[in-house]
Amino acid sequence: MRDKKIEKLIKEEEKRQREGLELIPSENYVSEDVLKANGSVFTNKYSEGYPGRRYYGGQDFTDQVERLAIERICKLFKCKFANVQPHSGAPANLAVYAALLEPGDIVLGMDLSHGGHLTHGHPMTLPAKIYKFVTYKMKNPDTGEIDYEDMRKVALAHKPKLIIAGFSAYPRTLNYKKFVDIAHEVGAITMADMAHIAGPIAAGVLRNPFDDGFDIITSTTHKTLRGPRGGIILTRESEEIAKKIDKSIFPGTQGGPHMHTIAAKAVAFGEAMTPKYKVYARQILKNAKAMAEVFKKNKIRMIGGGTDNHLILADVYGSLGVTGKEAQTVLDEAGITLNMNSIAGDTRKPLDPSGIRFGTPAITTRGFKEKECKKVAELMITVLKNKDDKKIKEQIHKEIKKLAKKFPIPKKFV
Ligand code: DSN
Repeated sequence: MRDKKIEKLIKEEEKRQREGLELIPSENYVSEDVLKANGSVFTNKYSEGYPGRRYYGGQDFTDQVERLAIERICKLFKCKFANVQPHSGAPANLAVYAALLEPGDIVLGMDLSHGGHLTHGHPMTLPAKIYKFVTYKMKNPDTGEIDYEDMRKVALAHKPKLIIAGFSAYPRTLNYKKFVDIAHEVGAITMADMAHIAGPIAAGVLRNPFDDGFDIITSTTHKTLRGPRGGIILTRESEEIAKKIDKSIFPGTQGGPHMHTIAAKAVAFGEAMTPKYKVYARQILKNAKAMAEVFKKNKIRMIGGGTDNHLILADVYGSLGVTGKEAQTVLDEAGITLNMNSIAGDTRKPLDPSGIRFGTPAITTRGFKEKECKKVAELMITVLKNKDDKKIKEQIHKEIKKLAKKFPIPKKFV
């Protein structure tokens, strides 16, 4: 590269990723092919519109790329329509709201403090200023069970136009059928924001909300799905909804699609169709369960009592007297990256909450199995229990570097 300053920073980031362990559950490593497509000449192209109906010339190859991405993702999720243009998850969700709702309409989503996502109605977001969000919660944070009876009551009282299933910090499975039944009772459309678990769903190892009749799925493509940073909106079968969503993405909320990213999405979707990807997705869940077992053995409270998916939310403040921020900092010093997270009923502030959130998509890509994951969980707990002991942290950092070296980040997945 001619820009030496940026080149140096890229190299340093590469080293950080290579030598440390990535446990942020929404992060992953993409293949060399995905990187190549993402860094391709498609970045030079404007393609407003959709395949076959664009506003600019020169679309012979962009059209083929976008059609391939659509065809592959529809096959993976068993749906009729896909929009692969959303720049990421938040714009995907905003576009669905704008497509289906009028200002002031009511949306029912999971409470942020119980695992929901900012874009499902946090007061500081644009959608919350336009639409009215009401929420459902867990019945019991120690089992993670959703309070479906209360959800139904809230739905009957507020008559939402849209009901959202989905989360960014919830470790259990959702009963999609119950969402659909409640939605039918009040005449709502159903949307599943599957950003975190899109990979295991695509691989058939977690339940597909479309199988229970959900109307729409939104997702990012860079988490468990192991693609470039981006978003998608899938529609099970309603052409009317799909058309509204297309209009809502362009020209409603976005301009020219990022064709280089769409090319990289198509590559990732192709990789997700392989038998090897199914094995990977299954292993993500096995690895998360293995880590949860170690936390349980050490009597560290986990929201939901464990995990059915790729992530764990641990109450480190309640169990060890270490705040989420302290835990994030000391684990970072030991070469383990994760994030602090609020937990249901948290008495602490979001910038120094009681919990940590971590998961296994990235270390599973490196080839970690249950044995290594248990080891990492044990090392994490040792660091947390000895957070002020510099020597122990240094020792563990060495062990983490050794583990990382033994499991290099792969360049090819198929
Ligand atoms: N930032 C993503 C996550 O970490 O869950 C969701 O937006």
